[in-house]
Amino acid sequence: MSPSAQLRTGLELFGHPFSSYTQKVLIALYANGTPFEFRIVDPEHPENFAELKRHWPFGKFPLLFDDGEPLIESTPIIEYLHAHYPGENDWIPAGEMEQRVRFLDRFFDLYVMSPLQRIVGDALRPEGFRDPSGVDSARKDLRTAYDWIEGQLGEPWAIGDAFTLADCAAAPSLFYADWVEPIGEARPQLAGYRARLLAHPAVARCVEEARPYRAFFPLGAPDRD
Ligand SMILES: N[C@@H](CCC(=O)N[C@@H](CS)C(=O)NCC(=O)O)C(=O)O
Repeated sequence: MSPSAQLRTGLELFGHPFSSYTQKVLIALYANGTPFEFRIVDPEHPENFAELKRHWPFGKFPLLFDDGEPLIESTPIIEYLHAHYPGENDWIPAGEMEQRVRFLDRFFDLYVMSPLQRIVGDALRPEGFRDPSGVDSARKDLRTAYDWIEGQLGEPWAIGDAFTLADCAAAPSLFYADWVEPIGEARPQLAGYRARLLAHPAVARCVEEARPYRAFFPLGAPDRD
């Protein structure tokens, strides 16, 4: 047991409302009505960042504590919630769809969220330290991802009727990716899926809670969504 474990009870999520990976976990918590306390990682709360870094020196969020025990990385966090805090939504349905859910979760993290982070990260660099060819290549990866997933998606959710881990990953990644590289009308299935995700109550709540931070989006947030 870690030193702080005896002092704390229940679930505590460290993250930021505007962070896509924080939203991925928030969607799972909100959709199942799982009670937790939110600990914002921002300049006004340096103690939260210090605590995060004590447990995960990379300083990346989200990080979930359960009775003081840390869980790291969005997918293992949702796997943990699935195992220990079951609810209305079955995040990783057992049986033939399990592999598909796990694969789509990897797809949205690695092939949508990662190029998106490369593009946004580049925009945060000072002039003279940017990498336009890296950004071009990330945009190309996003278009490849969009084209590949078009025709692969279930309805209404990624694998069909069940709202799963794959949708928790898809919602924030597609939400922001469309801002930097529009999905467009040529991919109607993907555009429709993104619209259904944004209408899901747990996703809509995350979008609203993140709205006050849109001015910080380095590429400029579009006047929609
Ligand atoms: N693979 C990690 C990614 C976490 C991640 O990249 N988080 C971003 C916020 S969306 C972050 O912590 N950025 C701050 C930083 O890199 O310093 C996960 O699934 O949780």
